[in-house]
Amino acid sequence: MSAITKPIPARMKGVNRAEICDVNFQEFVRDWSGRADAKPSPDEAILDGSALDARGFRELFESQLISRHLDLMARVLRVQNKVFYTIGSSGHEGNAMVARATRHTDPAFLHYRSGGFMAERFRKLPGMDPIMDSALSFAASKDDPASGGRHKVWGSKPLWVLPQTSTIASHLPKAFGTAVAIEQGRRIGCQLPIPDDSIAICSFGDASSNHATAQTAFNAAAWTAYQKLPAPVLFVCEDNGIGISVKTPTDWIARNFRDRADLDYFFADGLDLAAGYGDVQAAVEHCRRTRRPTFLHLRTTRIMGHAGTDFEIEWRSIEELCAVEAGDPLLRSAAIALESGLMSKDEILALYEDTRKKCFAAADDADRRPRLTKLEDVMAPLAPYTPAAVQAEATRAPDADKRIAAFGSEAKLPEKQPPRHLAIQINNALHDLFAKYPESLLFGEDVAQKGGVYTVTKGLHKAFGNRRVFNTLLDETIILGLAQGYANMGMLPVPEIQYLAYLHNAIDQIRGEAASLQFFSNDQYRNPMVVRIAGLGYQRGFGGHFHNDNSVTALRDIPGLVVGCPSRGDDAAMMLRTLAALAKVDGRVCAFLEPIALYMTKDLYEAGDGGWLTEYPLADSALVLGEERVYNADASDCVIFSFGNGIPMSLRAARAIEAKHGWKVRVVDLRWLVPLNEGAIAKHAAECKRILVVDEGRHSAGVGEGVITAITEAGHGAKPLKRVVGADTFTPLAGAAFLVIPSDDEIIAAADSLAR
Ligand SMILES: Cc1ncc(C[n+]2csc(CCOP(=O)(O)OP(=O)(O)O)c2C)c(N)n1
Ligand SMILES: [Mg+2]
Repeated sequence: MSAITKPIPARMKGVNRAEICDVNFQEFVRDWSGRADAKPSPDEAILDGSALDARGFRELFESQLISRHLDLMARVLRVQNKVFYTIGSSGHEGNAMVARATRHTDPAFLHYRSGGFMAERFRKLPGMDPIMDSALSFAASKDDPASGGRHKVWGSKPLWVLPQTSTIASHLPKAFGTAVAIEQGRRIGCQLPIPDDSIAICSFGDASSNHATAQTAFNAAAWTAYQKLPAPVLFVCEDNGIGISVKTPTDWIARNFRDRADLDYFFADGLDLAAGYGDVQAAVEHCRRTRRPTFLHLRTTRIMGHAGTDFEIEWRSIEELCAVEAGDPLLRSAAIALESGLMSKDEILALYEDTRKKCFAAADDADRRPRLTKLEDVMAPLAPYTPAAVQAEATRAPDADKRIAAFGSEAKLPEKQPPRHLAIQINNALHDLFAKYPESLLFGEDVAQKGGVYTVTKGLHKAFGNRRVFNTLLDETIILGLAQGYANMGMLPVPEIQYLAYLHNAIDQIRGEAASLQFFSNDQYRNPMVVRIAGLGYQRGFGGHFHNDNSVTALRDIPGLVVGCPSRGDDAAMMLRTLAALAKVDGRVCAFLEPIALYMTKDLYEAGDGGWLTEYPLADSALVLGEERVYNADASDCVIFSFGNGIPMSLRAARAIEAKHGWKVRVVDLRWLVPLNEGAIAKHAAECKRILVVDEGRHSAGVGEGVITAITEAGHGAKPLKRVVGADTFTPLAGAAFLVIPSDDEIIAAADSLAR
């Protein structure tokens, strides 16, 4: 119900609510007729009983005005195609208080309406200009210091504001992860890039607080605090009571969060700086001192609609709109400035106009700056790769004594053992990596004492302790959020996803978040990690879709991600070294897809032949990203391209094909699924007469399409070619599973058809 009972003047019924809010402010100041106190000194409370002093108020008010005028500027210049983003912060400017009460070294993950926060944080480092930096981002200028023109984001390297995506709530898990990492860094002796008593801040909207990704972060934070473990994260819910057009039920945020166990709730009035600041300070102080997850419920409002494209007048009553606009926090700030005697009407109006001028001047300047005009410039930060440095790092052996400590004795070093299967060699390689990188952490479901469901991580917990090898709560989103947090704090996370099928419910944390950070921060922020994912089909012991998921494409379409998939133990060890080096040197997000069915495979052609056991590669050996393994390199009658389970199958089939058709068959293990080494594929295709592609992924979305495209684009598409690939289906239980994925016999049959 509207609080307005007076008739609404015609001027207020206008369509352009930005203009109306603009005029409202000026009229409000001009028409103000209250009684002013004597001007306070800078250190005096701005109003009696306020925790905010006059100096602080003045700066916060200025930050609010900067934020507001950036919004107004964006609305004007969007229609002139000089600005490309109009989701604003109007009504939320009180979030500047959170920036004032925290430090510029407290990592911040911000809501798109945290413009006031941003403007205020700029004060923390001298010589920085929030208006120009923001204008460059609004204008998608190449000079934008946050993203280099890739998005309008709140971001700053020196100010520890990590740019966020538009996916609401997706930043909460990594904010939680960063908070945990701040504490864990100290516990494992890793030098943090920020002070030890830092806290992680993340802001988000009221509607977003309902999102599963937000809820899991609250839950994980509380789960952590419940165990008396530190998680100094400040969740700031900017509650404007609405999400685009859907109203949040009255008092829902307080109701939902006030009494949550182990999530300490504070309320602050973000519409009133004088009243709200003490409560904001209290929340920040509590979070920093107790290291407990803290929920700051910040009252805000939303004026000027969701974005420039949201014509609220079309779907809300004019009375309601006017009531919302009457609650504009800038009106309250102007009233405080006047009531306290700090500023005169003229001073406020002059500051208002001066800020407007600065914003438009900055926008003008930004419009003249270069934009991204070349694809290579757009993509430059996406997937940095410095091959020589990666190779040097990958082949740098761990300290000899540390290896001996990790493996137990010189005699137990893995290279001195007989050939072993994949699971053991991955386990050995992880021991080596953990000896090499004291900042590495291994975590996931059941990975610690049990050593994972396939014992791949067995012994690591004992060798490297609880602080570096630990079980998480059961939530893949949080596992990947933790990984980003540890990476943000300079550690090397090696999270495990228990099954590929369970990556999918959390994949946004890689696709939307981790893999996009370098891109949207213009390579200023990196979150290196090596995510181990057990997956793919062919298991005989443990059936059904969810333990045999073959949806590789979900990983293949993530820009910038590196995906390795070993088929044998020695390759796995060398690939892990390369992936860790890619993470360390170039900050890459890496996925290591481990074929479960090959973990324990020992034989190749017949029972007992030990043909799939391999020696452990020396600690100073590694692979080059993209480097394929070639079996029968001299063969040229036929080449089989494959990976993972397809390799031992193809090797067996190759024997049969040779016996049947007399062809010498080359088998190429791609090993790296993203990026595909198109050059190598083209070369082998060129050198061989016939081509088979064996892909355990799915018909419409696997790896084979990429291989065949590489072959065709290199001009070899006319050669006899057949693909053997999984069906477009989920995997059934028991023997029926083998109907949907390639088999040795199908490969042989494909060769037969090539022979015809
Ligand atoms: C995961 C996801 N779903 C939907 C959207 C589209 N969307 C953008 S903002 C928004 C409403 C958010 O409301 P709230 O969290 O209250 O923030 P406010 O805009 O009110 O500050 C929606 C649905 C999105 N960005 N991300
Ligand atoms: Mg909202």
